[in-house]
Amino acid sequence: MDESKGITHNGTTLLTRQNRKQHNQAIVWRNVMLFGYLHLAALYGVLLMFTSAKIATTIFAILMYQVSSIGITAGAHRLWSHRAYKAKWPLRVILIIFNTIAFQNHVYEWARDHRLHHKYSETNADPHNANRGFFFSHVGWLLCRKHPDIMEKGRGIDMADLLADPIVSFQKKYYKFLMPLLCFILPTIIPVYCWGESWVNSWFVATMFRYTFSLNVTWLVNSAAHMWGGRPYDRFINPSENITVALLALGEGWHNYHHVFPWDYKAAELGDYKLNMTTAFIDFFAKIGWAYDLKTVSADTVRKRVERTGINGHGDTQSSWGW
Ligand code: ST9
Ligand code: ZN
Ligand code: ZN
Repeated sequence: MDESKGITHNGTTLLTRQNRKQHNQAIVWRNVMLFGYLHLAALYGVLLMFTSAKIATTIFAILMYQVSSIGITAGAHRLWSHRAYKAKWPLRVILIIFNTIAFQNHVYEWARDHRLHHKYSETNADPHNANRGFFFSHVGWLLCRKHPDIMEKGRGIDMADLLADPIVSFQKKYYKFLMPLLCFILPTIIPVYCWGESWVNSWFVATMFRYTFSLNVTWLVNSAAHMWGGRPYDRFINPSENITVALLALGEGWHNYHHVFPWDYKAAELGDYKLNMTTAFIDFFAKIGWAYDLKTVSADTVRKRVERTGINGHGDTQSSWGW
C-alpha cells in the first residue's frame, strides 16, 4: 500500500503518521498542554465542589454552563450557522454575550467550520471528521493543524451574511479582549465579591470546571452523536438521535434529524421542551417578537423522507438513549 496516500476506510482517507506530516497536520503541543491543564483543573474543581466550595458557587457554575450553552445552540448554531430563524438586534446582543462566555472561538470561525461540517460531513474537509474516530472528532481535531482540504473547501463557503452582521463583526474584532473578560475573569471575580467565595474555589469550580464541562458536552455532539443512537430519518449517514446528548446539550442531540433538515430551528422533529431547552428559549423570544421567521419542516416532508431513507416505525425516533 502507498503509505503517503493514507488508508481508506468507509470512503474516507485516514491520515497515517507519514502523510499527516506531509499534510502539515502536525500536533499543536501548546493546545495539548492547555487542554491538559484545563481537564486536570476541572477534575480538581469537582473535588473542591464536594469539599470546600459554597453551594452558591456550584449553582453559579451550572447557570453559567446553561447560559453559555444557549450562546452556542441558539446563537452560533441555529441562528448564525444555519439561519434557521431571524433575531432582532437586542436578542443578537444577548446571544453574542452568552456566546462569548462559552469561548468556542468567535461566531464567524465557529460558523465557517460548522457550515463545512454539514456540507462535507465525514470527509477530510469536515473539521471534526467522525470517520477518524471518537477521540479525533471529540477533541483531537483541536490538537493538530487542520487538514488542507478544510482550507481549500472552506474558501468556497459563503460567509457574506455574517460579515454583514455588525454584532458578529464586533465580536470578531474585539474577541481577544471580550473572551478572556467574559469566559475567565468575570466568572472568577463574581463569586468572590458577591458571596465571599475563595479565589481558589472560584477559579477551579466556576471557571475551570464550568468551561471544561461545557466544552465536553458540545464535543459529544461531534463524537457520540455521530456514533451512537437511532437513525430514523436517514440510515445511510452516521449522525444519530442521542437522547443523552440532547439532554446535556440543550436539545442538540437529535443529530440524525438535524443533518437531514439543518434549517429547522428546533433541530429536532418534535418540540419537546424538556429535551430541547434551546427551542423553548427561541419560542419565548418569538412570543415577544424578538425572534421571527422561524423555519421548520412539514410533517409530510418528514414522512416522505423517512419512507425514502429512514427506517420503519420512526414513531420511536426520540426514544433512543444512544447507548
Ligand atoms: C471549540 C469549538 O471547542 C467547538 C465547536 C464544536 C462544534 C459542534 C457542532 C455540533 C453541532 C452543534 C451543537 C452545539 C451544542 C452545544 C452544546 C453546548 C452545551 N474555512 O484554525 P487555524 C484558514 S473551540 C476556510 O489557525 P491551523 C483561514 O485562512 C475551543 N478557511 O488553522 C484561517 O485564518 P483566519 C477553544 C479556514 O493552523 C487559517 O486557515 N478554542 C477554515 O491548522 C488558519 O486557521 C481553541 O482552543 C475554514 N473552516 O490550526 C482554539 N479554517 O481564521 C483551537 C481555517 O484568520 N484551535 N481556515 O481566517 C486552534 O488552535 C487551531 O484552529 C488549530 C488549527 C490548531 C485547531
Ligand atoms: Zn454533525
Ligand atoms: Zn448544524
